[in-house]
Amino acid sequence: MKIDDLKHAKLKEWVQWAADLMTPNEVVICDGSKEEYDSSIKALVDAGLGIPLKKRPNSYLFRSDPSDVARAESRTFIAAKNKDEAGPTNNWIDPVELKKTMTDLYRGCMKGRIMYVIPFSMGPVGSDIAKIGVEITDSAYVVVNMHIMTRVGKKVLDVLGTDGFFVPCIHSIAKPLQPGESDGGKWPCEPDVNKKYISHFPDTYEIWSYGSGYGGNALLGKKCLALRIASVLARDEGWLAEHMLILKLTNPDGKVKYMAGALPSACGKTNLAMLVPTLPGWKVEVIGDDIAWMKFKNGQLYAINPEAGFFGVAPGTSEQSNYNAMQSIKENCIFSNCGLTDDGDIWWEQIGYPAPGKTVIDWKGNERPSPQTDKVPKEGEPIAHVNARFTAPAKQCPCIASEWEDPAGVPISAFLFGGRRASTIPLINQSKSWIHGVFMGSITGSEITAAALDLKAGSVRRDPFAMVPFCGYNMGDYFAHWIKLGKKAEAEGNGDKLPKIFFCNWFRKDADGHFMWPGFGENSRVLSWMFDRCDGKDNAVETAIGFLPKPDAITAPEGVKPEVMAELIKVDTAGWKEEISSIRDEHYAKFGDRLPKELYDELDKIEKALA
Ligand code: O2Y
Ligand code: MN
Repeated sequence: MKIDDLKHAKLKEWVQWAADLMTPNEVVICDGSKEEYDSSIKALVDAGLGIPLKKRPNSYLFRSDPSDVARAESRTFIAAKNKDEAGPTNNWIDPVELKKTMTDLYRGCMKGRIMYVIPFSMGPVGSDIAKIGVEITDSAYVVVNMHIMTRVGKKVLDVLGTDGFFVPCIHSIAKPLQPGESDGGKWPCEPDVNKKYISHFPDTYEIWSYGSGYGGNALLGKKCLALRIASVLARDEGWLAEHMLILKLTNPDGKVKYMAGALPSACGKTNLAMLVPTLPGWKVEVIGDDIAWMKFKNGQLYAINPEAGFFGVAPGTSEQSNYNAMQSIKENCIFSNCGLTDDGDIWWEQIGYPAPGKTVIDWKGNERPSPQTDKVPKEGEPIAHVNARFTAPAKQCPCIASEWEDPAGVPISAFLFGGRRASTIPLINQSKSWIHGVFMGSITGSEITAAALDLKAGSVRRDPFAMVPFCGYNMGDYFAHWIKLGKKAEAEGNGDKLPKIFFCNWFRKDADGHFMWPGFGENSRVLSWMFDRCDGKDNAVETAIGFLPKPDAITAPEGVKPEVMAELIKVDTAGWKEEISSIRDEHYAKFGDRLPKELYDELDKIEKALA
């Protein structure tokens, strides 16, 4: 297919403009076929960038440049029309100035390379909740990852028709090639972090990315479209685009409920989405592990997973921590920045076994003696980068729910927020109302373990709704959007159909610094309590901070003493009083007059109830 064959006039004009600006050798409109995937992989292997893995059929390892290993938060911009619209949690640059800077950078940036045009659907093709994006990129690594993470190709162009809406996404690795030059097996990108740009234009729903080829900076369907731009679309159109897993929970009677959960990074979100319950008779299946798009239909909130794959953190993933993820990555996967063993397999810290063989090649390509343990080394560099990733087709997950691609979505009964908190926050707490639940989402955060930048160890890094890096507009307005949707549902007589809202904390520690709750599969005990709450079961007590489990409502896992269980579900009045001050003075104050009054009212209510 050629540019001239594109039937959508605006798309055709935009692709031609990009080709004229970036002057690639060739333009390829991606069709999403297996042949296209295979030939792109072959080109990457031939270029010395992809390494076939002997132990995993049709799977490849990539090593990125050390400057290009994670989301570049300091170079991520929300170029709203003014700074206030971007809000205090986002980097802002004037959109006119940013477009000028980036247009100059884009000029000739694809010389000597192929410009790929990837039409993709976030969500099942044709779903009324899905959206279409088109990514222009000069990276074949992006093409193959987008094949796994989204639905790509002609079927998307068919739905787009001649005038459908799409989000234009431009991406360049910023490494033009001179005649006869090749990448020479070296990951191409702009190595100077200060020259990378991950830019979002919320007023025109556009994404422009330059200089990075890794993860969320380059696979623009994920964080850029499905969260930052989608959050703006959701605000404008009255729906929710959230950084949430979606799970299906079935009780021993075969009754099903769907829950969506937002946890900041390093809280085990993917593990929770694919949990293997320890509670007999209960079943957890996954719909999505990272992002949920939700729309009200007849007063009920329905969710889809806009993605088609998992882009999971590799280190720490093992058969013990996430059995289902390990089964999902046996074949047809892309691995980035993992170790490579003698026998041609990937390896990472906490994979569950020491690296086999005498040597292993680390993520930088250096041969190292095989570690005799899979523990994170106390000193020196790990074998796999801490943000090493696997890209795996979601359909390969043994616990994928059969309805995960239902275009209508699944009805959501509960929202779960949570963070990593050593004290104060109970194991599980149910909000008293929708607005109280929005309050819970707004105070989400994790304690930081080491002193970092402006925060002292032990203080809480707030990450409201786990959306701080991903909200495409002022977060004060984002809270207001949540409140508005709840009020609308209530005004329409659908208040009882709103999802119940919960807050969890798997990470309480005792005076000796030991975790009080075992987590992982044992979290099914908490999920079952939430399930029963959604069913109206009288298994909670009302307290100043919310509904907490009645003393025996959650049976203790083996090894958790009754007094520990009691501690996990009680109100820590002194701790909460400090929490209230910290929320008011350090957290909410940042949002100035954009913070909805309703949230201060919730804070006052809890403070009064604790007095
Ligand atoms: O490092 C990256 O670019 C990816 S970040 C990511 C990937 C998958 C799921 N979640 C995240 C995240 O940062 O929340
Ligand atoms: Mn995420």
